[in-house]
Amino acid sequence: MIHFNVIVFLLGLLSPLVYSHGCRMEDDVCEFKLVISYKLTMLYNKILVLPHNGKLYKYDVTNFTNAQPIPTDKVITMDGFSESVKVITVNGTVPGPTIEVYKGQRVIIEVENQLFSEGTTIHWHGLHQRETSHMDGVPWVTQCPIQPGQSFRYEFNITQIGTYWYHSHIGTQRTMGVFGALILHEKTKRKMEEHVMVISDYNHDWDSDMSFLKVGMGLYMHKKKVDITRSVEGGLFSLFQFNSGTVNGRGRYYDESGKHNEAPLTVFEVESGKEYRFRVIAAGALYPFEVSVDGHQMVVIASDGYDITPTPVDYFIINPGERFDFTIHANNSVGNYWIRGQTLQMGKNNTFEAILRYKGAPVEEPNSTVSDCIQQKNCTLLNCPFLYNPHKSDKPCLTFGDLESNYRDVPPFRSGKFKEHFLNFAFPGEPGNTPASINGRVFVEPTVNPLTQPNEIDSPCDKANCGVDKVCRCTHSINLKFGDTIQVVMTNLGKGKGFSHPIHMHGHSFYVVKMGFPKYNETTGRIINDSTDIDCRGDPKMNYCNDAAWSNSKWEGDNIPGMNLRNPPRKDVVMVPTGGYVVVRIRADNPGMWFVHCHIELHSKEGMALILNESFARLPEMPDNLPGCRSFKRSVYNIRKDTGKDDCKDRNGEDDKDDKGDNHGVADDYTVRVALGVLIAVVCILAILVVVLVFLVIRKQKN
Ligand SMILES: [Cu+2]
Repeated sequence: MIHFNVIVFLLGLLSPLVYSHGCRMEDDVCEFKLVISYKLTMLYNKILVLPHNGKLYKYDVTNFTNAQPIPTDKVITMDGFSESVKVITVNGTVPGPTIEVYKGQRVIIEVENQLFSEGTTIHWHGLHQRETSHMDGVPWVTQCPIQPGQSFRYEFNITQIGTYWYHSHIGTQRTMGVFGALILHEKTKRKMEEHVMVISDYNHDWDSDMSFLKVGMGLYMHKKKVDITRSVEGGLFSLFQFNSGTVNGRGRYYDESGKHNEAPLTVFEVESGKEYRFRVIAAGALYPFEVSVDGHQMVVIASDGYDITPTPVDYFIINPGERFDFTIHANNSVGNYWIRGQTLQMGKNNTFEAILRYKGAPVEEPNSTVSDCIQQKNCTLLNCPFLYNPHKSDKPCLTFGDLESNYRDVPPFRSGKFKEHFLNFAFPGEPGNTPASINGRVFVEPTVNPLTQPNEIDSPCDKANCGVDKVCRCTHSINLKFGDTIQVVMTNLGKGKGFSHPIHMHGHSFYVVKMGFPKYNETTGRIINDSTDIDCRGDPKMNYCNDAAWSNSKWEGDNIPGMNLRNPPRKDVVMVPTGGYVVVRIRADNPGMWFVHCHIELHSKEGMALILNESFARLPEMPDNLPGCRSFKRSVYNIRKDTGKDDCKDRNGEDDKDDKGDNHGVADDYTVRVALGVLIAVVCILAILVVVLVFLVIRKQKN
């Protein structure tokens, strides 16, 4: 039975900030429509609104006591900045509607691109897309972009449960607002009520393209060069300027004096005595957030859609792309409490705030305080990109690799069916040329869809330009053989280290079997030495780390000290700490083209990405009318004279010119070449005759 969500969608059109986009448990197929379009912040029916005391008012209101506030849910506020700023929305909102569906359902989502000047694609982050690699939504990896004015129908089965999300995978559209929650439920009664928190960093001065240009080309503010910020261990952040953090599209801007603009915040309502599940999704461009709830103990129960052994924490750190699910008991006194997030930058107070409000509490801002960890107790921090944070705890941070799960099916070492890859996520190179890369290969997007047009990829990584001590630009891919156990050692070492990278793998949820950290000064938390477990090899003076290996040659297969092969946690984004590494395992049982990349948008865009070409011969059947794409770079200008019928690429990506006799452009070229050949032959014969004639004349004269 098909349940088309017409009513929900029409409601969505009438009221642009209706968030939930649901599907009934009994439906077999669920259809949705997502419209991608530009919008401006802080406007209500074309009237500019301004924030005051957590509410919105018409721009010219001066007497707030008697004025009627504007309904907040009808306005895209972001951080309440007082001038309208361009955002890209899904169905008119940031974030887009939360899509909630059930395991076992088939989902059909039509995406319509109403942008003026950009193509788009939507990626369903964390979904394995088994049998449907072509629905993964990565431009020039699994599909050609959806052009302005065009639509694309995504269609796939829901085979997982948990907290996922969707976002644009093209350019910088994600951080312009094209993201939303995708919650996959079991078809059973929920254990507790739930809240979804989609968090993001935000800059109201520049759009994401401009931010990235400034990071890349030089950032000056108030005629001063801006310096890069650092986290406690000395890890670098970015020049990406943080104005505000938002939760479900709402935050507030703090000016330089530390005063905020009173913009409305997201409120999560709870009832005293009940337990709640919070699903936190990090959609931002770059900054990790250290998340806490005043007056309440969080218990982390899942990450990236996979359960972990429930772990009580005071803070957890969430990086772009990651999800953490936690529960809290509403067991404090009825009131308002801050939900806080703080970036890890030292010397900066870059935060987000949301409100936890008990039913019956006054509608006012919390005055709760964050727990002073060192004074009151040693806090438990989870998922730091380092081991020690002396400002929060005397204890080392709980790493993701310290967590356990109930998954007992880690792909094992099997002789002849085991492949290990070392991938270094870093910025190697010489001064002035240190682009983001993996093993020194800067990812170049193909001009075609590799799934359907594999023979047309014209930017492969060649042996001459790429290598141990080189940096090259090409369409980097790794072939995986069906059925193999794949162990990937994600490193962040050598000359190009410095930033920690949240690495995301499409098509799989890997098992995190080991994490390796550098050596720290336990008092200051600063890095002393990189991990010595890995040998970067290559020229030590270059130190690119493009061809790493274990330092100890006896470490191979399952024989690596400290690996958890019994009950490791699963995930699809993992933070690879600067100076360290993460070992993950997958089973190559999902044929497709799967993108692997840093989830910091700028790093990925710059080239920290590659394609896992998994079991190409076993790719699933694909619709034969998937749109194709290609570039116009050929040296020969062919004029097509055929009728244009059947001009799409076929399943194997074979080019039209192989259909002999059917392509008149190629035939014309052939005729010209034959004529040229005949002309050259005639000239040669004439030349020989002249030489012979001259020879005979000379000989006759001598006689
Ligand atoms: Cu990165």
